[in-house]
Amino acid sequence: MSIISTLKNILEGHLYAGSDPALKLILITILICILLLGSYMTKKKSCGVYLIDFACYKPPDAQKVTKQTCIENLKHMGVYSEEMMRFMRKVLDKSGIGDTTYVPEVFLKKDCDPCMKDARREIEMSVFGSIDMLLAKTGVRCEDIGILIVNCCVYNTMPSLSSMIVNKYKLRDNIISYNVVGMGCSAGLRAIGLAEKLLQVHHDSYALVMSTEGVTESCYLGDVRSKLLANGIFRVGGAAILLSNRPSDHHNCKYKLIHTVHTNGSSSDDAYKCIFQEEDEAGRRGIEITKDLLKVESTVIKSNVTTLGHLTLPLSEKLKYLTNTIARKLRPTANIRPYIPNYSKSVQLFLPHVGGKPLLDELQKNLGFDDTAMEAARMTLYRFGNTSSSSIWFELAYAEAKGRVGKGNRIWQIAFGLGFKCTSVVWHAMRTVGVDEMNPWTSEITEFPVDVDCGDGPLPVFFEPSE
Ligand SMILES: *[C@@H]1O[C@H](CO)[C@@H](O)[C@H](O)[C@H]1NC(C)=O
Ligand SMILES: *[C@@H]1O[C@H](CO)[C@@H](O)[C@H](O)[C@H]1NC(C)=O
Ligand SMILES: CC(=O)N[C@H]1CO[C@H](CO)[C@@H](O)[C@@H]1O
Ligand SMILES: CC(=O)N[C@H]1CO[C@H](CO)[C@@H](O)[C@@H]1O
Repeated sequence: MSIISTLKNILEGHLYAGSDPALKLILITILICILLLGSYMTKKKSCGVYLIDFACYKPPDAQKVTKQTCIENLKHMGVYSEEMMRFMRKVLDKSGIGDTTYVPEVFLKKDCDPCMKDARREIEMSVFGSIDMLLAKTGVRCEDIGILIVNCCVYNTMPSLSSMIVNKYKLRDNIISYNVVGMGCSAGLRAIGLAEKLLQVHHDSYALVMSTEGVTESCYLGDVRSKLLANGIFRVGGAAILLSNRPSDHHNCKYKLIHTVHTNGSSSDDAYKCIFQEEDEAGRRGIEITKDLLKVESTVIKSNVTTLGHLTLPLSEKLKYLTNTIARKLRPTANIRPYIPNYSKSVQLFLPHVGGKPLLDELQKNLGFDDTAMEAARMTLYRFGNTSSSSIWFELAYAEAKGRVGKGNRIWQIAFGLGFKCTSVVWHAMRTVGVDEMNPWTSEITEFPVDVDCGDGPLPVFFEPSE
């Protein structure tokens, strides 16, 4: 600003002095150029949102369980009938989950009776574990963090999780903090979208996004099948992500945010009710997952993906899609198959929320991705289970550990969950990402991919009505 005002003084001096008109013209042109450049630079500064780094929480080995132990622990609780146990086993066998996922400490005790203290302990471990690692990785100072967003669906307490973090790390007094609850697996990417909006108006800031889930409190102790599903596949996990819009971070970040697309399906009753927390007839609280889920999900995801396709697909793919659509309209009887645009032409990595195996199969079929593209999601489901909103970060860590992130690659994360909501985020890799000791996969990456055999047969045994 001071350069501009000095220049203005000189200019005005000349103008009033009534000097050479050619000189006046030159000076005015220079002034206009500087103003344009200035406004261009401030505009550019406020637009870029960079991801400096992220950290995924890997719980202690003592919390690792096999599917068998999982079933036995549930049996020990003594609240489920034999038939329910058989159902749980079937769900686990078909879920695509392996024998190395993590459950909260309290579930490993003999007489497990989870209380608030256990739920808090679970959350503190994953939240502080992720943030400690992120601070160590990035070297960012706590007092430089200006924005904090925490998302956790089930666990909600007072004071909020965001206060818990501010208190533990003594973050600054004027921090802008939000606590997102009850928004399911897509909330992590919603939080990224919210951080993006905030960073557009708060210049020169760091934003910390913490995505986690409380498993302890989502445990259902009744005998309604559609509520029991939740017990089977939720697992402990968390991820902390550091975003920045500081121009100096342009050179030391991993990714740049290029698109966020949010879709809200909650105005439809089916979508609103498809995952629902309520009490059963005996008054035991649980999360009901209805058979509408797969249908609702494909509708909402489809509309989100269509929007994203418009934003990212190359012209050639759009033209193919258009000609196919017209051909199908003109000759409805000819049974022409709908054209699935080749998304691999616009993104190199596809990282969908893990959900469960049936959901991943459905996505792969509808979007036409090959097995390599789906590998990160399937391996994350196998190794860590459904960790809700943090799962997409375990997938990105998988791709990094495999050396699959090259400079200039585009990465598509898509998460969906209750509400029903869906969010897509596209990142641009600013550099080729190398091996990193704090990546949760580093020590075991050579063992992957593994063959996940779930047997054939109908997929969702999930939604059979209870007898
Ligand atoms: C999709 O595009 C990618 C990259 O251009 C290419 O390698 C792949 O073979 C294409 N897939 C299909 C089914 O055409
Ligand atoms: C995955 O877990 C989250 C919560 O942890 C849950 O809301 C969601 O329904 C799960 N996904 C599936 C497919 O069950
Ligand atoms: C289509 C639509 O209404 N999208 C909105 C969904 O909600 C997010 C915020 O969570 C908005 O940013 C979207 O515009
Ligand atoms: C931000 C954005 O483009 N959101 C789109 C997501 O998909 C819905 C359809 O459900 C569009 O209406 C939104 O505009």
